[in-house]
Amino acid sequence: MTTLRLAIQKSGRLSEKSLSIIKECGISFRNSSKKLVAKCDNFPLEILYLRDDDIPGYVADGVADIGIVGENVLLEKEKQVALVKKLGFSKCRLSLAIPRGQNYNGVSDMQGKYIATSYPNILKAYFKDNNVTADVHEISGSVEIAPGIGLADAICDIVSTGSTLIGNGLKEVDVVMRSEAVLFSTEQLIAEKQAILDQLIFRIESVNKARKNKYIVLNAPINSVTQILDILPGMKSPTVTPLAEDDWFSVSSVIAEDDFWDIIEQIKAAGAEGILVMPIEKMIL
Ligand code: PRT
Ligand code: ZN
Repeated sequence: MTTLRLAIQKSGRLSEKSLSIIKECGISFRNSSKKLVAKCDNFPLEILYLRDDDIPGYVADGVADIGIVGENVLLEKEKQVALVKKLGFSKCRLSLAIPRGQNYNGVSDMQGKYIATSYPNILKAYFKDNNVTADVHEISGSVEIAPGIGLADAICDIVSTGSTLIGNGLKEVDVVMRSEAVLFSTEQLIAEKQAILDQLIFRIESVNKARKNKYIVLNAPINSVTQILDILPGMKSPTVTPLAEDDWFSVSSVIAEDDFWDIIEQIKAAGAEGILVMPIEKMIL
């Protein structure tokens, strides 16, 4: 039987969330990242645990069919692969940073400067786009200490909260790229594997949609129902059922997390009572 091979980070910032996506899709496997490969029990998927830097290359070579890494790593490795889907976690940015006391007037300030980074390809492309010629040097770890020890004028590194930069006397001055975890695949998957991937994407999308929505149930007197129905969206339209008590109804619907408090306040003002809000596990539309 055909099996799709997914490569994820063995241990690091992406590992836990990558695994939980698979679990939330209802796919079960023995969670042992000590092994190199894990076979899933109820879905034709095999999980390969690797260093994130190696994943784009393995997917490009067809050792794995699909992979999950940060967009920053995918871009840096410059491999021939196809982006399938942004996954919305591990959001960060790749930024230029300089010593706190220095001024910055724009990327042209980097002209002729010595810059340390673990992302030389992305940075060189950025400078090229901006007509800047700088001395880009690759270093693999602790990039943020380079200016302090006189090893570089500036750095280009991943920033999330910004506290690492502050702790090293640096300030973020330019965002080179924004990044998040992405699912990507070999350029040409055989039809059987593409079908498994499509199934996986469908499940991931159902889980993501569910996460962005809430199920809401409330009680309302007859004279409030019309007004409440105008406020509530619902997948098709809200469900209205009569309660045992005369002239009272139960209304249920699905609302988006983003509009949540707005809608709650409006329906309360319209006369809704006993409002229950529940998480949704999956949403199949
Ligand atoms: O061992 P392996 O090679 O597999 O892992 P790794 O050490 O190369 O990667 P890992 O686990 O550190 O990060 C994996 C991915 O997570 C990165 O490629 C990014 O896409 C994403 N990510 C999200 C981050 C961060 N946030 C992050 N904060 N990657 C690194 N950092 C580091 C950054 O390098 C800097 O040292 O955290 C520091 C900055 O954080 P703040 O919060 O102080 O700004
Ligand atoms: Zn790495």
